[in-house]
Amino acid sequence: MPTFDYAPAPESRSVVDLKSSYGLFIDGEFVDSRGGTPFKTISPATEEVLAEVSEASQEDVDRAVAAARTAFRSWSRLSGADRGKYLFRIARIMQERAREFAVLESLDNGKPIKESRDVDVPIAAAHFFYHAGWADKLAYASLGDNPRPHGVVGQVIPWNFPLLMLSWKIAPALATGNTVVLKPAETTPLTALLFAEVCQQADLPPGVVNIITGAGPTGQALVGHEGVDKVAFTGSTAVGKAIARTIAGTRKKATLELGGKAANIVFDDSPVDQAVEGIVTGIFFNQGHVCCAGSRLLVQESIAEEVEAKLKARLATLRVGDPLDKNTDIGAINSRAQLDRITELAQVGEDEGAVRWAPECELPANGFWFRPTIFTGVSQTHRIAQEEIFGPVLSVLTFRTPGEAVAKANNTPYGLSAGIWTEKGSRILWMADQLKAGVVWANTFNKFDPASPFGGYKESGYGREGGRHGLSAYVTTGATR
Ligand code: TAP
Repeated sequence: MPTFDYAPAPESRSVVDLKSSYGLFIDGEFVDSRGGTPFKTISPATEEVLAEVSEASQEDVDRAVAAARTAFRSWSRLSGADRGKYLFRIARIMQERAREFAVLESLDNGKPIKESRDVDVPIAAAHFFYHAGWADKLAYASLGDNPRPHGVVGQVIPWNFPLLMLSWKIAPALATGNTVVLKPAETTPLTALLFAEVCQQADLPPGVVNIITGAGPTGQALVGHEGVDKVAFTGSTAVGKAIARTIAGTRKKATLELGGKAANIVFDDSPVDQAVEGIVTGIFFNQGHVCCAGSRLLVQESIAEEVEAKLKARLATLRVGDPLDKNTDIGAINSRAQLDRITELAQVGEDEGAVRWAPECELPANGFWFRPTIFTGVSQTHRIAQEEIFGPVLSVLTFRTPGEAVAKANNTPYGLSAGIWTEKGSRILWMADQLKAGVVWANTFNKFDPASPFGGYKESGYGREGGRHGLSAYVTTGATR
Protein backbone atom coordinates (compact mmCIF):
# COMPACT_ATOMS: atom_id res chain seq x y z
CA MET A 1 0.00 0.00 0.00
CA PRO A 2 1.44 3.45 -0.88
CA THR A 3 2.52 5.65 2.01
CA PHE A 4 3.80 9.19 2.37
CA ASP A 5 5.63 11.24 4.99
CA TYR A 6 4.17 14.39 6.38
CA ALA A 7 5.17 16.90 9.02
CA PRO A 8 2.20 17.87 11.18
CA ALA A 9 1.33 21.54 10.68
CA PRO A 10 3.61 23.32 13.20
CA GLU A 11 1.69 26.61 13.30
CA SER A 12 -1.49 24.99 14.63
CA ARG A 13 0.46 23.20 17.36
CA SER A 14 1.81 26.48 18.66
CA VAL A 15 -1.58 27.36 20.23
CA VAL A 16 -0.99 24.55 22.74
CA ASP A 17 1.37 24.94 25.67
CA LEU A 18 2.35 21.28 25.80
CA LYS A 19 4.25 20.43 28.97
CA SER A 20 6.83 17.68 29.04
CA SER A 21 5.16 16.07 32.08
CA TYR A 22 1.84 16.30 33.86
CA GLY A 23 0.92 15.62 37.50
CA LEU A 24 -2.41 14.54 38.94
CA PHE A 25 -5.07 17.17 39.68
CA ILE A 26 -6.08 16.66 43.30
CA ASP A 27 -7.66 19.18 45.66
CA GLY A 28 -7.28 22.04 43.20
CA GLU A 29 -3.57 21.52 42.50
CA PHE A 30 -1.32 19.57 40.18
CA VAL A 31 0.61 17.15 42.37
CA ASP A 32 3.16 14.38 41.90
CA SER A 33 1.97 10.80 42.13
CA ARG A 34 2.93 8.87 45.25
CA GLY A 35 4.37 5.69 43.89
CA GLY A 36 2.74 5.49 40.43
CA THR A 37 4.85 4.74 37.35
CA PRO A 38 4.63 7.58 34.80
CA PHE A 39 3.53 6.69 31.28
CA LYS A 40 3.82 8.39 27.91
CA THR A 41 0.99 9.66 25.79
CA ILE A 42 1.74 9.70 22.07
CA SER A 43 0.33 11.22 18.91
CA PRO A 44 -1.35 8.35 17.06
CA ALA A 45 -0.68 10.20 13.79
CA THR A 46 3.10 10.27 14.18
CA GLU A 47 3.86 8.04 17.20
CA GLU A 48 5.88 10.92 18.70
CA VAL A 49 5.75 11.26 22.48
CA LEU A 50 3.58 14.24 23.43
CA ALA A 51 4.12 14.18 27.19
CA GLU A 52 4.78 12.04 30.22
CA VAL A 53 1.73 11.60 32.44
CA SER A 54 1.47 10.48 36.06
CA GLU A 55 -0.10 7.20 37.01
CA ALA A 56 -2.32 7.45 40.07
CA SER A 57 -1.45 4.88 42.73
CA GLN A 58 -3.90 3.53 45.31
CA GLU A 59 -2.67 6.23 47.68
CA ASP A 60 -3.39 8.89 45.03
CA VAL A 61 -6.90 7.53 44.51
CA ASP A 62 -7.40 7.71 48.30
CA ARG A 63 -6.20 11.33 48.29
CA ALA A 64 -8.46 12.31 45.41
CA VAL A 65 -11.54 10.69 46.94
CA ALA A 66 -10.77 12.29 50.32
CA ALA A 67 -10.45 15.72 48.68
CA ALA A 68 -13.76 15.22 46.88
CA ARG A 69 -15.39 14.15 50.17
CA THR A 70 -14.19 17.25 52.01
CA ALA A 71 -15.24 19.52 49.14
CA PHE A 72 -18.68 17.88 49.02
CA ARG A 73 -19.59 19.30 52.43
CA SER A 74 -19.52 22.89 51.22
CA TRP A 75 -20.21 22.36 47.49
CA SER A 76 -23.47 20.51 48.18
CA ARG A 77 -24.61 23.33 50.45
CA LEU A 78 -23.97 26.09 47.92
CA SER A 79 -27.13 27.45 46.37
CA GLY A 80 -27.95 26.12 42.92
CA ALA A 81 -27.52 29.64 41.57
CA ASP A 82 -23.95 29.77 42.91
CA ARG A 83 -23.07 26.36 41.51
CA GLY A 84 -24.53 27.52 38.21
CA LYS A 85 -22.21 30.56 38.21
CA TYR A 86 -19.17 28.29 38.37
CA LEU A 87 -20.51 26.13 35.54
CA PHE A 88 -21.20 29.18 33.38
CA ARG A 89 -17.68 30.39 34.08
CA ILE A 90 -16.18 27.03 33.09
CA ALA A 91 -18.26 26.99 29.89
CA ARG A 92 -17.09 30.47 28.91
CA ILE A 93 -13.43 29.67 29.57
CA MET A 94 -13.76 26.52 27.48
CA GLN A 95 -15.08 28.67 24.65
CA GLU A 96 -12.24 31.17 25.08
CA ARG A 97 -9.70 28.33 24.99
CA ALA A 98 -11.52 26.40 22.27
CA ARG A 99 -8.60 26.39 19.81
CA GLU A 100 -6.25 25.03 22.44
CA PHE A 101 -8.71 22.28 23.34
CA ALA A 102 -9.34 21.40 19.68
CA VAL A 103 -5.66 21.16 18.74
CA LEU A 104 -4.77 19.20 21.86
CA GLU A 105 -7.67 16.79 21.31
CA SER A 106 -6.63 16.15 17.72
CA LEU A 107 -2.99 15.69 18.71
CA ASP A 108 -3.69 13.21 21.49
CA ASN A 109 -6.65 11.38 19.96
CA GLY A 110 -5.93 11.56 16.21
CA LYS A 111 -9.35 12.91 15.20
CA PRO A 112 -9.60 15.52 12.40
CA ILE A 113 -9.32 19.09 13.63
CA LYS A 114 -12.54 20.04 11.82
CA GLU A 115 -14.37 17.57 14.07
CA SER A 116 -12.70 18.56 17.36
CA ARG A 117 -13.14 22.24 16.43
CA ASP A 118 -16.76 22.04 15.21
CA VAL A 119 -18.18 19.15 17.23
CA ASP A 120 -16.27 18.00 20.33
CA VAL A 121 -15.30 21.33 21.85
CA PRO A 122 -18.50 23.33 21.12
CA ILE A 123 -20.75 20.52 22.36
CA ALA A 124 -18.58 20.06 25.47
CA ALA A 125 -18.96 23.76 26.30
CA ALA A 126 -22.68 23.53 25.51
CA HIS A 127 -23.02 20.78 28.13
CA PHE A 128 -21.66 23.12 30.78
CA PHE A 129 -23.94 25.96 29.65
CA TYR A 130 -26.94 23.63 29.62
CA HIS A 131 -26.29 22.22 33.08
CA ALA A 132 -25.42 25.64 34.48
CA GLY A 133 -28.98 26.56 33.54
CA TRP A 134 -30.40 23.58 35.47
CA ALA A 135 -28.41 24.15 38.68
CA ASP A 136 -30.95 26.55 40.24
CA LYS A 137 -34.02 24.90 38.68
CA LEU A 138 -33.65 21.34 39.93
CA ALA A 139 -36.96 21.66 41.80
CA TYR A 140 -38.65 21.80 38.38
CA ALA A 141 -36.85 18.78 36.91
CA SER A 142 -39.29 16.16 38.28
CA LEU A 143 -36.51 14.44 40.21
CA GLY A 144 -38.77 13.15 43.00
CA ASP A 145 -39.28 14.35 46.59
CA ASN A 146 -36.34 16.14 48.13
CA PRO A 147 -33.67 15.09 45.61
CA ARG A 148 -30.11 15.29 46.95
CA PRO A 149 -26.68 14.67 45.46
CA HIS A 150 -25.11 11.25 46.02
CA GLY A 151 -21.81 12.64 47.30
CA VAL A 152 -18.53 11.66 45.63
CA VAL A 153 -18.90 10.39 42.05
CA GLY A 154 -16.21 8.20 40.48
CA GLN A 155 -16.20 8.70 36.71
CA VAL A 156 -14.29 6.67 34.12
CA ILE A 157 -14.31 7.63 30.44
CA PRO A 158 -13.00 6.25 27.12
CA TRP A 159 -10.63 7.66 24.50
CA ASN A 160 -12.96 8.30 21.58
CA PHE A 161 -14.42 11.65 22.74
CA PRO A 162 -12.15 12.55 25.66
CA LEU A 163 -13.33 16.11 26.33
CA LEU A 164 -16.93 15.51 25.32
CA MET A 165 -17.30 12.46 27.57
CA LEU A 166 -15.72 14.44 30.40
CA SER A 167 -18.32 17.18 29.96
CA TRP A 168 -21.20 14.66 29.79
CA LYS A 169 -19.97 13.35 33.15
CA ILE A 170 -18.78 16.40 35.08
CA ALA A 171 -21.41 19.01 34.13
CA PRO A 172 -24.52 17.17 35.47
CA ALA A 173 -22.63 15.90 38.52
CA LEU A 174 -21.61 19.41 39.56
CA ALA A 175 -24.96 21.00 38.70
CA THR A 176 -26.69 18.61 41.11
CA GLY A 177 -24.19 19.23 43.95
CA ASN A 178 -21.91 16.19 43.71
CA THR A 179 -18.13 16.30 43.66
CA VAL A 180 -16.07 14.28 41.22
CA VAL A 181 -13.00 12.13 40.73
CA LEU A 182 -12.58 11.43 37.01
CA LYS A 183 -10.19 9.12 35.19
CA PRO A 184 -9.66 9.72 31.47
CA ALA A 185 -8.38 6.92 29.22
CA GLU A 186 -4.65 6.19 29.29
CA THR A 187 -4.21 7.09 25.61
CA THR A 188 -6.03 10.45 25.79
CA PRO A 189 -5.40 12.21 29.11
CA LEU A 190 -4.35 15.65 27.85
CA THR A 191 -7.62 17.53 27.39
CA ALA A 192 -8.81 16.35 30.82
CA LEU A 193 -5.65 17.87 32.27
CA LEU A 194 -6.25 21.09 30.33
CA PHE A 195 -9.77 21.06 31.74
CA ALA A 196 -8.19 20.89 35.22
CA GLU A 197 -6.44 24.19 34.39
CA VAL A 198 -9.83 25.62 33.43
CA CYS A 199 -11.19 24.61 36.86
CA GLN A 200 -8.32 26.55 38.47
CA GLN A 201 -8.94 29.52 36.20
CA ALA A 202 -12.64 29.47 37.11
CA ASP A 203 -11.73 29.46 40.84
CA LEU A 204 -13.70 26.28 41.32
CA PRO A 205 -13.32 25.35 45.00
CA PRO A 206 -10.49 22.81 45.50
CA GLY A 207 -11.58 19.18 45.52
CA VAL A 208 -14.85 19.67 43.61
CA VAL A 209 -13.18 18.23 40.49
CA ASN A 210 -10.21 15.86 40.71
CA ILE A 211 -8.56 14.30 37.65
CA ILE A 212 -6.48 11.18 38.14
CA THR A 213 -4.65 9.63 35.21
CA GLY A 214 -3.66 6.02 34.67
CA ALA A 215 -4.86 2.86 32.94
CA GLY A 216 -7.50 0.23 33.75
CA PRO A 217 -6.21 -0.61 37.25
CA THR A 218 -6.54 3.06 38.28
CA GLY A 219 -10.15 2.98 37.04
CA GLN A 220 -10.70 -0.23 38.96
CA ALA A 221 -9.29 1.31 42.15
CA LEU A 222 -11.58 4.31 41.70
CA VAL A 223 -14.86 2.50 41.07
CA GLY A 224 -14.14 0.02 43.85
CA HIS A 225 -13.18 2.72 46.36
CA GLU A 226 -15.15 2.66 49.56
CA GLY A 227 -15.47 6.45 49.56
CA VAL A 228 -17.18 6.63 46.16
CA ASP A 229 -20.98 6.92 46.34
CA LYS A 230 -21.85 6.70 42.66
CA VAL A 231 -20.08 5.37 39.59
CA ALA A 232 -20.53 6.78 36.09
CA PHE A 233 -18.79 4.76 33.39
CA THR A 234 -18.55 5.03 29.63
CA GLY A 235 -16.63 2.35 27.79
CA SER A 236 -16.80 -1.19 26.53
CA THR A 237 -19.49 -3.66 27.50
CA ALA A 238 -16.83 -6.06 28.85
CA VAL A 239 -15.45 -3.49 31.32
CA GLY A 240 -18.99 -2.29 32.13
CA LYS A 241 -19.91 -5.81 33.17
CA ALA A 242 -16.76 -6.08 35.31
CA ILE A 243 -17.67 -2.80 37.03
CA ALA A 244 -21.24 -3.96 37.64
CA ARG A 245 -19.82 -7.07 39.31
CA THR A 246 -17.40 -4.98 41.43
CA ILE A 247 -20.12 -2.78 42.85
CA ALA A 248 -22.85 -5.43 43.13
CA GLY A 249 -24.09 -5.61 46.69
CA THR A 250 -22.63 -2.24 47.68
CA ARG A 251 -24.67 0.93 48.19
CA LYS A 252 -23.12 2.47 45.07
CA LYS A 253 -25.40 3.52 42.25
CA ALA A 254 -24.12 3.25 38.68
CA THR A 255 -24.79 4.40 35.16
CA LEU A 256 -23.14 2.42 32.37
CA GLU A 257 -22.86 3.78 28.83
CA LEU A 258 -21.46 0.89 26.80
CA GLY A 259 -20.97 -0.34 23.26
CA GLY A 260 -23.22 -0.41 20.20
CA LYS A 261 -23.75 -1.90 16.74
CA ALA A 262 -26.26 0.50 15.24
CA ALA A 263 -28.32 -0.17 12.13
CA ASN A 264 -28.62 2.69 9.65
CA ILE A 265 -31.75 1.71 7.69
CA VAL A 266 -32.29 3.10 4.19
CA PHE A 267 -35.69 2.62 2.48
CA ASP A 268 -36.20 2.87 -1.27
CA ASP A 269 -38.25 6.08 -0.95
CA SER A 270 -35.45 7.95 0.80
CA PRO A 271 -33.57 10.85 -0.80
CA VAL A 272 -30.63 8.67 -1.81
CA ASP A 273 -27.91 11.34 -2.05
CA GLN A 274 -28.82 12.66 1.38
CA ALA A 275 -28.91 9.12 2.77
CA VAL A 276 -25.45 8.40 1.36
CA GLU A 277 -24.11 11.46 3.20
CA GLY A 278 -25.82 10.17 6.35
CA ILE A 279 -24.27 6.73 5.91
CA VAL A 280 -20.81 8.31 5.53
CA THR A 281 -21.28 10.52 8.60
CA GLY A 282 -22.79 7.60 10.47
CA ILE A 283 -19.77 5.33 10.18
CA PHE A 284 -16.74 7.42 9.18
CA PHE A 285 -17.15 10.33 11.62
CA ASN A 286 -14.32 10.09 14.19
CA GLN A 287 -12.81 7.12 12.28
CA GLY A 288 -15.82 5.08 13.38
CA HIS A 289 -14.67 5.30 17.01
CA VAL A 290 -18.23 6.13 18.00
CA CYS A 291 -20.41 4.03 20.31
CA CYS A 292 -23.52 4.93 18.31
CA ALA A 293 -21.83 4.64 14.87
CA GLY A 294 -24.07 3.39 12.07
CA SER A 295 -21.78 0.42 11.57
CA ARG A 296 -24.44 -1.79 9.92
CA LEU A 297 -26.07 -0.40 6.80
CA LEU A 298 -29.45 -2.03 6.16
CA VAL A 299 -30.48 -1.02 2.66
CA GLN A 300 -33.69 -1.99 0.88
CA GLU A 301 -32.88 -4.54 -1.81
CA SER A 302 -34.36 -2.53 -4.72
CA ILE A 303 -31.87 0.34 -4.24
CA ALA A 304 -28.91 -1.61 -2.85
CA GLU A 305 -26.84 -1.41 -6.05
CA GLU A 306 -27.46 2.32 -6.49
CA VAL A 307 -26.57 3.09 -2.86
CA GLU A 308 -23.46 0.93 -3.02
CA ALA A 309 -22.23 2.66 -6.18
CA LYS A 310 -22.83 6.14 -4.76
CA LEU A 311 -21.22 5.19 -1.48
CA LYS A 312 -18.06 3.98 -3.22
CA ALA A 313 -17.87 7.15 -5.29
CA ARG A 314 -18.23 9.26 -2.13
CA LEU A 315 -15.63 7.25 -0.20
CA ALA A 316 -13.12 7.82 -2.98
CA THR A 317 -13.29 11.56 -2.17
CA LEU A 318 -12.53 11.20 1.56
CA ARG A 319 -9.12 12.46 2.66
CA VAL A 320 -7.24 10.32 5.15
CA GLY A 321 -4.28 11.89 6.93
CA ASP A 322 -2.93 14.62 9.19
CA PRO A 323 -5.51 15.28 11.93
CA LEU A 324 -4.34 18.92 12.15
CA ASP A 325 -5.08 19.58 8.47
CA LYS A 326 -8.50 21.27 8.15
CA ASN A 327 -9.23 19.30 4.97
CA THR A 328 -8.79 15.90 6.57
CA ASP A 329 -11.92 13.73 6.75
CA ILE A 330 -10.47 10.66 8.43
CA GLY A 331 -7.71 10.96 10.99
CA ALA A 332 -5.57 8.41 12.81
CA ILE A 333 -6.75 5.33 14.65
CA ASN A 334 -6.27 6.10 18.33
CA SER A 335 -3.81 3.35 19.24
CA ARG A 336 -1.90 0.41 17.85
CA ALA A 337 -4.09 -1.90 19.96
CA GLN A 338 -7.24 -0.50 18.36
CA LEU A 339 -5.70 -0.68 14.88
CA ASP A 340 -4.85 -4.34 15.51
CA ARG A 341 -8.43 -5.06 16.57
CA ILE A 342 -9.89 -3.38 13.47
CA THR A 343 -7.41 -5.15 11.22
CA GLU A 344 -8.21 -8.51 12.80
CA LEU A 345 -11.99 -8.11 12.53
CA ALA A 346 -11.74 -6.92 8.92
CA GLN A 347 -9.76 -10.07 8.14
CA VAL A 348 -12.46 -12.14 9.84
CA GLY A 349 -15.00 -10.43 7.57
CA GLU A 350 -13.07 -11.57 4.50
CA ASP A 351 -12.54 -15.06 5.90
CA GLU A 352 -16.26 -15.43 6.57
CA GLY A 353 -17.00 -14.62 2.93
CA ALA A 354 -18.03 -10.96 2.87
CA VAL A 355 -16.70 -8.79 0.03
CA ARG A 356 -14.23 -6.12 1.12
CA TRP A 357 -13.77 -2.78 -0.64
CA ALA A 358 -11.74 0.33 0.19
CA PRO A 359 -10.77 3.27 -2.02
CA GLU A 360 -7.20 3.56 -3.22
CA CYS A 361 -5.52 6.16 -1.03
CA GLU A 362 -2.06 6.81 0.31
CA LEU A 363 -1.57 6.43 4.03
CA PRO A 364 1.09 8.24 6.09
CA ALA A 365 4.20 6.17 6.71
CA ASN A 366 4.14 6.48 10.51
CA GLY A 367 1.22 6.35 12.90
CA PHE A 368 -1.92 4.22 12.95
CA TRP A 369 -4.17 4.33 9.89
CA PHE A 370 -7.03 2.38 8.35
CA ARG A 371 -8.69 3.14 5.04
CA PRO A 372 -12.49 3.65 5.02
CA THR A 373 -13.77 0.17 4.27
CA ILE A 374 -17.07 -1.38 3.16
CA PHE A 375 -18.11 -5.01 3.38
CA THR A 376 -20.96 -6.15 1.15
CA GLY A 377 -22.58 -9.57 1.10
CA VAL A 378 -22.65 -9.57 4.90
CA SER A 379 -25.03 -11.94 6.63
CA GLN A 380 -26.42 -11.62 10.12
CA THR A 381 -24.26 -14.37 11.58
CA HIS A 382 -20.99 -12.81 10.43
CA ARG A 383 -18.91 -11.45 13.28
CA ILE A 384 -18.64 -8.11 11.47
CA ALA A 385 -22.45 -7.89 11.70
CA GLN A 386 -22.50 -8.71 15.40
CA GLU A 387 -19.37 -7.31 17.05
CA GLU A 388 -18.43 -3.70 17.59
CA ILE A 389 -15.43 -2.99 15.33
CA PHE A 390 -15.06 0.62 16.55
CA GLY A 391 -13.29 1.67 13.38
CA PRO A 392 -13.99 2.95 9.84
CA VAL A 393 -15.61 -0.28 8.64
CA LEU A 394 -19.18 -0.56 7.35
CA SER A 395 -21.07 -3.85 7.06
CA VAL A 396 -23.78 -3.76 4.39
CA LEU A 397 -26.87 -5.99 4.65
CA THR A 398 -30.09 -5.83 2.66
CA PHE A 399 -33.79 -6.23 3.48
CA ARG A 400 -37.10 -6.34 1.61
CA THR A 401 -39.81 -5.30 4.09
CA PRO A 402 -39.95 -2.95 7.09
CA GLY A 403 -40.58 -5.96 9.35
CA GLU A 404 -37.42 -7.64 8.08
CA ALA A 405 -35.47 -4.42 8.65
CA VAL A 406 -36.65 -4.25 12.26
CA ALA A 407 -35.82 -7.90 12.90
CA LYS A 408 -32.31 -7.52 11.47
CA ALA A 409 -31.70 -4.18 13.22
CA ASN A 410 -32.64 -5.67 16.60
CA ASN A 411 -30.60 -8.82 16.06
CA THR A 412 -27.51 -7.83 18.10
CA PRO A 413 -26.74 -7.88 21.81
CA TYR A 414 -26.64 -4.06 21.72
CA GLY A 415 -29.36 -1.39 21.70
CA LEU A 416 -27.80 2.05 21.64
CA SER A 417 -28.87 3.82 18.46
CA ALA A 418 -30.40 3.45 14.99
CA GLY A 419 -31.10 5.56 11.91
CA ILE A 420 -34.03 5.53 9.48
CA TRP A 421 -34.07 7.10 6.02
CA THR A 422 -37.52 7.37 4.42
CA GLU A 423 -39.98 10.01 3.20
CA LYS A 424 -42.83 8.38 5.12
CA GLY A 425 -43.56 9.93 8.54
CA SER A 426 -45.82 7.06 9.61
CA ARG A 427 -43.03 4.56 8.88
CA ILE A 428 -40.57 6.58 10.95
CA LEU A 429 -42.93 6.49 13.94
CA TRP A 430 -43.63 2.77 13.53
CA MET A 431 -39.96 1.90 13.19
CA ALA A 432 -38.93 4.09 16.13
CA ASP A 433 -41.42 2.20 18.25
CA GLN A 434 -40.16 -1.21 17.11
CA LEU A 435 -36.41 -0.59 17.26
CA LYS A 436 -34.68 -1.55 20.51
CA ALA A 437 -32.42 1.48 20.54
CA GLY A 438 -32.05 4.30 23.05
CA VAL A 439 -31.69 6.88 20.27
CA VAL A 440 -33.39 6.74 16.87
CA TRP A 441 -32.45 9.33 14.25
CA ALA A 442 -34.71 9.96 11.26
CA ASN A 443 -33.19 11.29 8.02
CA THR A 444 -30.05 12.29 9.91
CA PHE A 445 -27.38 10.57 12.01
CA ASN A 446 -24.97 11.36 14.86
CA LYS A 447 -26.82 14.47 16.01
CA PHE A 448 -26.21 15.38 19.64
CA ASP A 449 -27.71 17.98 21.92
CA PRO A 450 -27.22 18.49 25.67
CA ALA A 451 -31.00 18.64 26.14
CA SER A 452 -31.52 15.25 24.55
CA PRO A 453 -31.10 12.14 26.73
CA PHE A 454 -28.64 9.55 25.37
CA GLY A 455 -28.20 5.94 26.48
CA GLY A 456 -28.86 2.32 25.66
CA TYR A 457 -30.89 -0.83 26.06
CA LYS A 458 -29.66 -4.39 26.43
CA GLU A 459 -25.84 -4.70 26.51
CA SER A 460 -25.44 -1.01 25.64
CA GLY A 461 -25.90 -0.23 29.33
CA TYR A 462 -28.32 1.62 31.55
CA GLY A 463 -28.99 5.18 32.61
CA ARG A 464 -29.22 8.26 30.43
CA GLU A 465 -26.87 11.18 29.92
CA GLY A 466 -28.14 14.61 28.89
CA GLY A 467 -31.46 16.30 29.35
CA ARG A 468 -33.61 16.12 32.46
CA HIS A 469 -33.25 12.32 32.47
CA GLY A 470 -29.48 12.62 32.79
CA LEU A 471 -29.82 14.73 35.92
CA SER A 472 -31.80 12.04 37.70
CA ALA A 473 -28.78 9.72 37.70
CA TYR A 474 -26.93 12.23 39.89
CA VAL A 475 -29.53 12.61 42.66
CA THR A 476 -31.06 10.31 45.21
CA THR A 477 -34.23 10.56 47.23
CA GLY A 478 -32.90 7.97 49.67
CA ALA A 479 -30.36 8.20 52.47
CA THR A 480 -26.90 9.67 51.84
CA ARG A 481 -23.78 9.51 53.97
P1 TAP B 1 -12.74 0.42 27.77
O1 TAP B 1 -11.59 -0.41 27.45
O2 TAP B 1 -13.91 -0.18 28.44
O3 TAP B 1 -12.17 1.63 28.65
C1 TAP B 1 -12.98 2.68 29.12
C2 TAP B 1 -12.34 3.27 30.35
O4 TAP B 1 -12.35 2.31 31.41
C3 TAP B 1 -10.89 3.66 30.16
O5 TAP B 1 -10.63 4.82 30.92
C4 TAP B 1 -10.17 2.45 30.72
O6 TAP B 1 -8.84 2.71 31.10
C5 TAP B 1 -11.03 2.12 31.91
N1 TAP B 1 -10.94 0.76 32.40
C6 TAP B 1 -10.41 -0.34 31.79
N2 TAP B 1 -10.57 -1.43 32.59
C7 TAP B 1 -11.20 -1.00 33.71
C8 TAP B 1 -11.65 -1.67 34.89
N3 TAP B 1 -11.51 -2.97 35.07
N4 TAP B 1 -12.28 -0.93 35.84
C9 TAP B 1 -12.48 0.39 35.67
N5 TAP B 1 -12.05 1.07 34.58
C10 TAP B 1 -11.43 0.38 33.60
O7 TAP B 1 -13.32 1.14 26.48
P2 TAP B 1 -12.53 1.96 25.40
O8 TAP B 1 -11.85 1.00 24.51
O9 TAP B 1 -11.72 3.04 26.04
O10 TAP B 1 -13.72 2.69 24.64
C11 TAP B 1 -14.41 2.09 23.63
C12 TAP B 1 -15.74 1.57 24.14
O11 TAP B 1 -16.49 2.62 24.75
C13 TAP B 1 -16.60 1.09 22.99
O12 TAP B 1 -17.19 -0.14 23.33
C14 TAP B 1 -17.66 2.18 22.87
O13 TAP B 1 -18.86 1.75 22.30
C15 TAP B 1 -17.82 2.62 24.27
N6 TAP B 1 -18.42 3.97 24.33
C16 TAP B 1 -19.71 4.09 24.72
C17 TAP B 1 -20.31 5.34 24.74
C18 TAP B 1 -21.74 5.43 25.17
S1 TAP B 1 -22.29 6.89 25.53
N7 TAP B 1 -22.50 4.39 25.25
C19 TAP B 1 -19.59 6.46 24.38
C20 TAP B 1 -18.26 6.33 23.98
C21 TAP B 1 -17.68 5.05 23.97
P3 TAP B 1 -7.65 2.68 30.02
O14 TAP B 1 -8.22 2.87 28.68
O15 TAP B 1 -6.82 3.83 30.44
O16 TAP B 1 -7.00 1.37 30.18
